[in-house]
Amino acid sequence: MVHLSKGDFVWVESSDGVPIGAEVKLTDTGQLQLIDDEGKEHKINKKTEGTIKPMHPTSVKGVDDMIRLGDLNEAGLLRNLLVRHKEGHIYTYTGSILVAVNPYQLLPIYTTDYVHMYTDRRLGELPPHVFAIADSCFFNMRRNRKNQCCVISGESGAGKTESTKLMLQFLAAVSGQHSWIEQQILEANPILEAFGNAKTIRNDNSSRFGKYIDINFTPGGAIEGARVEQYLLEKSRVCRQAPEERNYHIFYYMLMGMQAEQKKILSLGSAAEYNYLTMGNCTSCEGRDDVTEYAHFRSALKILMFTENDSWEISKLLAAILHLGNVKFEGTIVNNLEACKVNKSSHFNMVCQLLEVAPKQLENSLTQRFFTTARDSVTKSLTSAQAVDGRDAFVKAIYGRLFIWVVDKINAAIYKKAEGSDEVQQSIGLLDIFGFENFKKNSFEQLCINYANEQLQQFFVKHVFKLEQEEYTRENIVWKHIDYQDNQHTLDVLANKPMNMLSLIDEESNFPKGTDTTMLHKMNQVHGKGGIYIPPKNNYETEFGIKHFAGEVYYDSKGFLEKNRDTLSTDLIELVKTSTNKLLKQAFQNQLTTGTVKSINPRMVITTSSSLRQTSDAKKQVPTLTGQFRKSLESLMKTLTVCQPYFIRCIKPNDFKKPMLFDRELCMRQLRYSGMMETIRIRKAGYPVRYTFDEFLGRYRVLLKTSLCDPKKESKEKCCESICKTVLAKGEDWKTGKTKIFLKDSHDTMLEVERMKELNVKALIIQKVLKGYK
Ligand code: AOV
Ligand code: MG
Repeated sequence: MVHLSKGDFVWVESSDGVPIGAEVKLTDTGQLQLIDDEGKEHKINKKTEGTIKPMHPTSVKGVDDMIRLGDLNEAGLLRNLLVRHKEGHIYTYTGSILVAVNPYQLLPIYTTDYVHMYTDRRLGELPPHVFAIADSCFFNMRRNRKNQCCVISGESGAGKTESTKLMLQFLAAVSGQHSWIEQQILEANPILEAFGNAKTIRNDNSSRFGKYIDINFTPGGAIEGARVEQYLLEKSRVCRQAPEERNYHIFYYMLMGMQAEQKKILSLGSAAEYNYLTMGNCTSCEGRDDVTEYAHFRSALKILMFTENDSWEISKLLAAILHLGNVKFEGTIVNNLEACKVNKSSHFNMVCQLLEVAPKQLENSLTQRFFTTARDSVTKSLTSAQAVDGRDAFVKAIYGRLFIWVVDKINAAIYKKAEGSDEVQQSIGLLDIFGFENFKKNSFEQLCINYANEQLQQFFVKHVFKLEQEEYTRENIVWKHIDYQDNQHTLDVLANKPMNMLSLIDEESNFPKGTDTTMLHKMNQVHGKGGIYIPPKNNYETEFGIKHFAGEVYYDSKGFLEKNRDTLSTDLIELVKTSTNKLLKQAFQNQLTTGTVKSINPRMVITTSSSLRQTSDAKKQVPTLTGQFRKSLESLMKTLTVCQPYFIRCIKPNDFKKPMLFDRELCMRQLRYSGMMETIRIRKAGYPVRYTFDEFLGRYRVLLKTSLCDPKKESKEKCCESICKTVLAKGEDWKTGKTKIFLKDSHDTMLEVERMKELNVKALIIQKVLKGYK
């Protein structure tokens, strides 16, 4: 039994299974009582006595680097974030890994003063901050002459995009030019977010695409340019939104912010009038002023070199999409077969006008499918349901292409290739993707998003656990293996091993007779017993599950193949060819240059991504959505692998987007699946900073006391050791391996600080000497 007195802190049992902190207080009558972190009272009696545990002093107020926690268990980790969150300290280190808890309120810690404060300071010198990570990236890029990347992860709404923007803000500031290019890079964001972000029930500004921003620097450390890589925009949102969700911001911005005359020309009204904007029964978003955002968006366009005309042409396409969504079809019977016709309306007329196509052509391509057989050409009528699907596919293709066009245009403004010089550009890459999602209803899009998050988790696991421990073995460092949750197996089932889930989905997509049901059957057959894939309960169910690293998610297989095929009929492609709308044609350029397509088979269609999908010809593999996405993710992983990585783990403290509310269970779940506990263990025991003896001496030779170790006589190894012995206090835990010296994050900081001091002293001496000569 722990002896309790007023003011003590202890751990007590909690209903959620993880002990909670509690303070010993006195009641009015002078009795001892225990009040836990959530204000609940715990009885002190015979039954509970044994479960009360003393709290380590480090857990009382919390520590800013979790490897210093005395109570190294889940309770300690959780409370540390909790007490810091309560005090408004949202950032906490685990070595050089930053944990960021979303504050859901504007904190006064991102001002220019803070930028200055964190500029050129070593990690750990100041309280944890996202600016410190940015500064460290910048410093290491120049010191180690190695490209850096920062991988920002966390579930939807955890704060990835905000962290990315803060990193950019810092880098733009320290690059120090205050020039046009920096402003352009910063202003690319509002444009990307207008087109690629939307309100979901998880996040009012949810990224519906992934992005990797690579920022290039001159050898002097000034920003030279940047490049944005985009990944898999969720196109279905343009036509459909779940309850309480919105379409992409840009539509609401435009309808709220555009001048009345312009709206009149485009025949636009208010959001409530458009089918595509009202599926979620939600047209406004609390705390988001669409009028102001539109003004910001417009000024950003100018900064990124979009002309007035570009901007107008974009508005025309967006308006055309909205009008298309209101076009109705009426079922008819022609020659005993179901058919349909367009209900002529002002919306239909506007679409023709905006897309610059002939009404008859538009009507035909929306209601019929034209194809040629070996002998003759045939026109097949579509039912009104098919026509609606075709129209939606067209809209998705327009929006998806427009998005890519916009990203290309942004890159044209900000990407500067090092012109013909031998100067090696250095770069810092920031990865901000769509976070892990689990809704009531999940579909193909969520599978892609969650697959990307599995990939990122694996990158983290590989870096923090696998490569690290392999290196200790290789370098003969005495080391006790630390266990961790590896999601490699899930990734293998999803995308790597033969007949993996994604390839089965692809195979069915390329198979003319494939349906969502046949796909589900195959998955059941191949993966039903593997433990990762959870088959539907019975033959009627269409939902299957996957055990992801971040939890089980159930996906409805309905619509998977259609979405993966991502097809657009040749009739609509032909329609675009007849259009005189330059932007529309530019956006579809890839398709239009593939030449005239003569269909041989009604199933032969065109992917909206590239050339031909020839379903009748099995030999020709055509890129599906997952196919392309996998490829681009693999190439991303390759890029990341050659960089020195930093990690920011964003944590979402509650599901209500509220400040000062810390949901223990929700946070614990995120800390568990992100492997935070094991991360602290390995960072505490391990040596994340390492240099070859040459590298080390190259940088810290100034710290060598030649009286203790003569570099002419002693080996490089001995010299390195001698420096560590003098600079790092006695008893500090660093190691010498076969070819490298192994250090803690804090040692890196100490060495850098000492090196600066030493160099300053030398500079001072030189100055004095020079003065003496005068
Ligand atoms: P996400 O990028 O991780 O989700 P965001 O970065 O968009 O999440 O953050 C969600 C919201 O949390 C923001 O709109 C802010 O209101 C708030 N927030 C996050 N970080 C901060 C901060 N440092 N200071 C103040 N408010 C913050 V997703 O993109 O949905 O996966 O696809
Ligand atoms: Mg985001």
